[in-house]
Amino acid sequence: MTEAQTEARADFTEYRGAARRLVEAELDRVLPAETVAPTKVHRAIRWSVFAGGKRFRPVLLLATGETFGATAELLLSTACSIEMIHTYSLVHDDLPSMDNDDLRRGQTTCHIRFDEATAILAGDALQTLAFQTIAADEQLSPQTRVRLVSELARASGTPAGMVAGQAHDLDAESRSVSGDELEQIHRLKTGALIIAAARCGGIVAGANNQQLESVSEYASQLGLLFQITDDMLDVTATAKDLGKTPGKDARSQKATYPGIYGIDAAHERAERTHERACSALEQIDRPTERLRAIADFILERTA
Ligand code: GRG
Repeated sequence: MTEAQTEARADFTEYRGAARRLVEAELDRVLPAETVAPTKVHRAIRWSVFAGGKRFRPVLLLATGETFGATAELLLSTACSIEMIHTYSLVHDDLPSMDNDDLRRGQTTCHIRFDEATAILAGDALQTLAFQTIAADEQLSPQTRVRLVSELARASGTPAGMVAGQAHDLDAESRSVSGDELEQIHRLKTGALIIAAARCGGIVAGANNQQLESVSEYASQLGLLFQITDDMLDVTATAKDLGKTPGKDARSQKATYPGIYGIDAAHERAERTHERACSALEQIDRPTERLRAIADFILERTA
């Protein structure tokens, strides 16, 4: 590794830590207090949001928005909104009727710690709070708020977002899935929200359509990279590293990159996807070192 790369990496580690602290303090401010009725739902929301988590999507949103000149302050409520939607999806994904998991972010899943009905409500509430948070942000023009709400709704819902991806994924369980179908599932289930995170950062900062196209291409590759490394970690990492149950994909006969291509080819695919993400950054007429550091981080992540 060159000296410049080592420096960029140390800089990103510091940036990521600061961005996470900022997002967590703002989430604490905007989420209903545990003492406010209905207290059980609010405790469940806070249990799930503050259990941990890498805060990858809000960090990506902040870094993209800052690349195009916005301040963290201007980007913060949108960054929190994306984390709320992501956390809602994890709470619902863990439910018995979906992935039926008992460990998430290193602690007991929401429906086990509380109960199933409360977990469903906590997820529902996180989703609506996400949109409410953007709608109420008076730093942003009404047009920008509508644009952000529309981006996030599209990426979270169906037919082009996370709900569609989850539905295809459930449908594909226990049957053989081609590499192309696997990629399409992940583009919707994981990729759409990651693309939305980057685009929303750009939108808040006033990036033009051409810049947003390049941001989308970068984030689309980043989303795939995230999923390939997620699948590889499911095979190679421990529950302690992951904060969730490893080996579940194989046990539930889920289609995964190592499952379809083998671990070495999956690794090569991750390298190629990382290169494509970095190539997309070359089209952006801004200093993109931080976005590059995010791609490096995803390629090398261990959790
Ligand atoms: C229930 C509508 C609905 C959708 C669920 C996100 C999702 C769709 C399912 C999660 C299942 C899963 C493990 C997907 C792989 C990629 C992924 C989204 C991992 C979790 O995201 P991280 O690693 O989690 O960013 P943290 O806890 O760090 O925030």
